[in-house]
Amino acid sequence: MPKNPDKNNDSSLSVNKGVEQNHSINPDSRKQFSQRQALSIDEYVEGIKAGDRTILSRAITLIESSLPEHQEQAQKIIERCLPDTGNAIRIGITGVPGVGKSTFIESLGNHIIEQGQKLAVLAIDPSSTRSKGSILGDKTRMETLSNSDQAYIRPSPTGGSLGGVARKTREAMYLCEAAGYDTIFIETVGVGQSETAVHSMVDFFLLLMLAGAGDELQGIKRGIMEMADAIAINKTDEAPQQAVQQALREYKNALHLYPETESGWTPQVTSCSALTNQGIADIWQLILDYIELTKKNGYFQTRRNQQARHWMHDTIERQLSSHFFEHPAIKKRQSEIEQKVLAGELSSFRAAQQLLELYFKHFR
Ligand SMILES: Nc1nc2c(ncn2[C@@H]2O[C@H](COP(=O)(O)OP(=O)(O)OP(=O)(O)O)[C@@H](O)[C@H]2O)c(=O)[nH]1
Ligand SMILES: [Mg+2]
Repeated sequence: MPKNPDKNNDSSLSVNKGVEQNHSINPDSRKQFSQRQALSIDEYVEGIKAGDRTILSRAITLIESSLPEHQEQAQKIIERCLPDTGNAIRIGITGVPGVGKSTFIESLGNHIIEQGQKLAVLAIDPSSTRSKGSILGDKTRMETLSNSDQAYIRPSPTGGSLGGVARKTREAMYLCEAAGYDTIFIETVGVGQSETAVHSMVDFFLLLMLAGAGDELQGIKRGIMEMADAIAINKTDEAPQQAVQQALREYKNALHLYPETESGWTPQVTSCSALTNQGIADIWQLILDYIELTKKNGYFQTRRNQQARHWMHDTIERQLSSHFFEHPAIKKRQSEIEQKVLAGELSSFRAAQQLLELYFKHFR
């Protein structure tokens, strides 16, 4: 009989030391459960800076929430994270639905993470046309990235105005930067206004196109081509070589017609296959060349400053406008004055003046 120094061995009440049992609650689920409880601002900020993806995602959910208390918390978190932002390369990727943006991001993304970088992929898509299938499709199109610790993929916030969605994406980008992601991709469908919003938050803007379809056919407006720092003709693996060559020539000619860029960079036209990875490494090199050039000539910072100013003005305009339309004095008179405009009794300009006058009276 083993000796138990703590007990009287002769006693029938002697109890052997038991084997320590596993905790009945899985520590992982305990962690998840406790994380679902409210976090303090400090916990959010520390978690984000430590690269905790669950906390990052929860903070982005606060950004996307329309509840005022969530917005309040989100703004505090962003402010605290701001000193750790700005060091990433921000790249916007646009093109018509189906051109291969997500596949391209998977391909270029893998090329980047192989070099040890950390990549965050965000999206701006204010349209409700994007089906659940397309979002699920992204999971398979970005399979390697979705499973990589070096990549963080966040689907587009849904609902709300373009301005609202764009702001949320930009703020999510800041948090990703604070979490240590050094390259940010922002995907947007190139058919509406959203590319202007993306252009105003990225360092480099890439437009994906297809060979053999005119740009009118592809629904790409001239203005979007003008914003592009590079155009890449995708799906070269299935397009006839001759069509690719012709598209390269046409887009180069089209870009030549635009005035010289402020950046000192000549927008490039190239081709690739997101499926076979052909040309992908060259596109990354091209982006690095652009960053190097613009950092050297100062344009990189100039563009970021312009963007910061733009977003400040944008925020003021949006908040003033919603304050105006929510004001009780305006709410009371708006429809009556609108009716007069519709009846031709009052010009739009005079009507606006009257409402503004009414509004400003409250602040004098
Ligand atoms: N052959 C070929 N197919 C490609 C290539 N790139 C993408 N595809 C295919 O094109 C289809 C659309 O690709 P996506 O990457 O989802 O396109 P997208 O532009 O992200 O589409 P949306 O997000 O819906 O706007 C998929 O079936 C891809 O497999 C390519 O380089 N070659
Ligand atoms: Mg996509």
